[in-house]
Amino acid sequence: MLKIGICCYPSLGGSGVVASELAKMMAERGHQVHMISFGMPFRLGKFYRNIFYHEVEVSDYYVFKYPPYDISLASKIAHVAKTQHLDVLHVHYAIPFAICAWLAKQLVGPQLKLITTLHGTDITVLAQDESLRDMIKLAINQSDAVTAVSDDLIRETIEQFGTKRPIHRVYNFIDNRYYYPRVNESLRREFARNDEPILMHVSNYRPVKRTHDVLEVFERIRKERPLKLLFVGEGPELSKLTNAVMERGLLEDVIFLGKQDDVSEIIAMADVLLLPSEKESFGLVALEAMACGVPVVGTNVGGIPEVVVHGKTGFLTELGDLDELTRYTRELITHQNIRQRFSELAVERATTVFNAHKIASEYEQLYRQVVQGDFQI
Ligand code: GMT
Repeated sequence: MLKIGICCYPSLGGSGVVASELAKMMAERGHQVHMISFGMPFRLGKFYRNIFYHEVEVSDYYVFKYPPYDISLASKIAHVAKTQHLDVLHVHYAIPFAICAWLAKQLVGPQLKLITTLHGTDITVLAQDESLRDMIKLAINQSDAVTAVSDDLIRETIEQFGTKRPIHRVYNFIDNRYYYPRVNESLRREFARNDEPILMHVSNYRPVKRTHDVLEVFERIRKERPLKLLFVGEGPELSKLTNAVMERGLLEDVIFLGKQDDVSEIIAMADVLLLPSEKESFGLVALEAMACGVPVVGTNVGGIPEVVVHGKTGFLTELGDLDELTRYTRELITHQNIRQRFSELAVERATTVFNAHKIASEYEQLYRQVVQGDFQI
C-alpha cells in the first residue's frame, strides 16, 4: 500500500478531473490518497474510503497586498508529507504545484518522491511568459519523474525547454462504469424533438476553445434543417457567446446548461460533439464523448489526433476551416449508418486505449519505480 499525495486545481478543467479520478482509482486499489488543494475537487464532493482532504489556508495578515498562497501550499504539502508519511507526491499542472512541491521537498527530505504531470497550457501558454518560464523548467528538472498527457505535449515541452530528461506519456483515461452509451429519452425530450439532432460543446470557454466556430457551424446547418445546440460549462467567453446567440435570433435552438458536475448523462444525449480548439494538449471532453458513443468533429491540433481518429471515431479539420467542420458535422447527423459505425469505434477506442484500469496501472507502476528508486531520471 502506498501513501500518495495529490495536488490539483479543484475546479478548473480536465487536470482536476483527471487528478480526482486517479485518486478514486488508487483508493479503490487500497492505497491511501491525500488530496491537497485550496478547495474540494469538484469530482470528490462525497465521502470516498481511503481518500483524505487537506485544505490549504492562506494567511490574510494585513501587510500582504497579495496573500502568499504558494508559500502556504508548499508548507501544507510539507506538513501532510511529514505527518502522513507520504511515499510519493503527484502534482497535476506545473504552476504552482510542481514548484511548491519541490519547495516542500526541501523541508521534508529526498525520501518524498515527486511526480509532475504536465497537462497542456502549463507548457503551451504559461511557458511563453518570461516570469514563469525558468520556474517551469526548474520544476521539470527537479521532479523525480515527469509525465505528459500526450506525445504532442512531450514534443512541445522538449521544443520549449530543450530538456534531455525523459518525459513519459501517460494518456488521460475514462472510467466506463460512468461514461458509456445511453440516452435518457425523457431528458433528451426536454431539449430536442425526435427529428432534431443535438450538437454539443463542453468547455471552460477560454478563447482557445473557439466557441464562435461552434455557433457558426450550428447556424449554417440550422438553416437547412431542425437542429439543437447545447453549450455546457462556463468561462470568460460565455457572455459574448450568449450575446451572439441572441443577436442572431437563435435563442430558441441554442441552450446553455452552464457548469455541470456530472456530464456523462448529458454528453450521451449528443449526436456530435464539436471541439474546434486552437490548442488542446489532449481534449478530455473528446474522450468523454467517445466513451459515450458520441463522434467528435474537431481540429487537427495538439493531442486531439491522438484521441480522435480521423474517419473512424470522428473527423478532424484544419484550424478555422468552417466549411470542413460544417461538412463533416452535416455528414454525421445526416447519415445514421455512418454515425452508428463511428459511435461503435469511438466506444471501442475509449474503452481500450484509454481504459481507466490500464492507465491507473501505468501510474501505479511509475509510483512504485520512483519510490523504490529504480527509475531512470
Ligand atoms: O488550461 C486549460 O485549458 C485547462 C487545462 C486543465 O487544467 O484542465 O486543460 C488541459 O489539460 C486537460 C487535461 O489533461 C486536457 O484535456 C486539455 O486538452 C488541456 N487544455 C489545453 O491544452 C488547452
